[in-house]
Amino acid sequence: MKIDSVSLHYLRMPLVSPFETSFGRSLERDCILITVQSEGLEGYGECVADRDPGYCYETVGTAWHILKDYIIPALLGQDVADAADYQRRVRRVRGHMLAKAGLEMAIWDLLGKRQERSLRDLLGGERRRVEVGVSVGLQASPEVLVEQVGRYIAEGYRRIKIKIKPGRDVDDTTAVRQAFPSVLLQVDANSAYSLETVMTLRPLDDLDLLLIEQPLHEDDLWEHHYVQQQFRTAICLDESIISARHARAALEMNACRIINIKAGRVGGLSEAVAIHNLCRERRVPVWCGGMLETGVGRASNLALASLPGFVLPGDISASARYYAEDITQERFTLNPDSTIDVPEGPGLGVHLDQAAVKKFTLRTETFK
Ligand code: OSB
Ligand code: MG
Repeated sequence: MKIDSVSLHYLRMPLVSPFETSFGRSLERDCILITVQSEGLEGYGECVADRDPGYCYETVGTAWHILKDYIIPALLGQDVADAADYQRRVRRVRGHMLAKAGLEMAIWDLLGKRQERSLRDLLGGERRRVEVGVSVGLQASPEVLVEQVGRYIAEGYRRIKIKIKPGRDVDDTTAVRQAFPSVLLQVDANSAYSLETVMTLRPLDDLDLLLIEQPLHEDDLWEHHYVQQQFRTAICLDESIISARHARAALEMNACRIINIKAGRVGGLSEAVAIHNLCRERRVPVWCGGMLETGVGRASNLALASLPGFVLPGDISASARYYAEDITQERFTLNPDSTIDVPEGPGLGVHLDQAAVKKFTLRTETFK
């Protein structure tokens, strides 16, 4: 596939409600929409870097720089065969996984459009719909949290994840568990604890949680091994797993029993599939994480989560949980059984709503 041109669009979209985690609170979500022109076709990618380096070190600004000055120049005018070929061409860029993954997504979309095959088929996905849950941000109080969770359960979500941070952990989680004794429940700390403070979470071990996500430092594997030894509940790693190599190390040192897979965090869908394959061989459950994606990234997550090893519900909620207006013509809705349909069309299977893209774009740059 000859790469004729690439455009970057800096998007800022209002969220339907503020999203607060241990690293900050957002009322809007920034990202980069990447469009790639190749031999008369257009591929879409979403780079999930945010405005601030709260989740990881990358931001829209760093990703724009890496894409513009390194990744795009390595591709323009070149004949890129597939995702593996793309990864070889950008191998000399160290790190910057979110930047690399955004462009890889557009390569997959082009590949699917050329071959008239869905991304699900290209990746080896098997399901037509995937089980999903909802990630609930920190709320004003445990009472407000219980009300919010109740609304999501009434909408049909059967798996709830709540964000925690020091001082807003055991009481919040206990309140939700008491109000909803049988709901599938898990918590996410986004690296807010240290080995010194993590034992304050000990009471969570009696709340029948599916997992405790990323309690310690975003670059740590080994200290999570001590935490997993102290808890009956499975530790799940998100931030710390940036490659299949890290996943293998984490499993070999018993740093976790479950892995959250996000294509963005690991440099692309191809590495995400590699982690899935590794975990499946070892019978380690995985699930698909989310980064508040637009319809473009959401379509990609649904295709990934259709692979057989994704045995736990993903953080892939309906479009309406995030955005009143999205940039794709397609909107994703929740089925009554807490699933979302995987797109069937070629590539990602979504189409941009150009008026919405224009409305949310702060800046565009095209490279030929
Ligand atoms: O840690 O899983 C996370 C959103 C932004 C950054 C990090 C995370 C999240 C979420 C939201 O939990 C998941 C979603 O997209 O619904
Ligand atoms: Mg997480």
